Amino acid sequence: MNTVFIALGSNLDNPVYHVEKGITDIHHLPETEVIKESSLHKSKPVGPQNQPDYINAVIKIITNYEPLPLLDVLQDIENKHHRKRAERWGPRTLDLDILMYNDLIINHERLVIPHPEMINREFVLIPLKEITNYDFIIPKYGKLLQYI
Ligand code: ROI
Repeated sequence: MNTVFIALGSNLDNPVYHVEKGITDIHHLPETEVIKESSLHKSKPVGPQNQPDYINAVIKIITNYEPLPLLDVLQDIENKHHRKRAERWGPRTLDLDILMYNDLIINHERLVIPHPEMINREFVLIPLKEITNYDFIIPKYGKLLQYI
C-alpha cells in the first residue's frame, strides 16, 4: 500500500457538497481507503479574484494505485463532477491534486510530485497541517512548518 495526500478544492455549485462527495468517491475506489480528512476550510481565491470563495480540504489515503493510474481515476472523478477545464485559474466544481505519493519525487509531463505549488498555497498547507504531526517532512522541500 502507498500513502498519498490529496488536496480538494471547489468554488462552484455547492462547493461543500462537491468536496464531501469527492472524498466519498475516492473512498469508494478499489483498494483505496481514506485514513485522514481535514476539516473543510473556506478560503479567498488565489489568482483571479472575480470568482467565488473556495472550500478546500486535504485527505490522506492508502492505495494500491500507481501514480499515473491514480491520476487517471482522480480525473475521472473530476469529470463526473462536470468539471470544465476551459479556464486556467478559473472557477471549478471539483479540483483534485495529488500532493505527495510516499517519498517519491516525480517529474513527469502529466504529473509533478510533490505538487510544485503546494508550499506556496495556504489553502493546502493549513489543512495539511491539521492532519499531520508537527515535524512532518515534505519530500524535496523539508519541514512543513517552515512554510506556514
Ligand atoms: N484558490 C483557493 N483559495 N483554493 C483553491 O482550491 C484554488 N484553486 C486554484 C486557484 C485558481 C489557483 N485558486 C484557488 O486552482
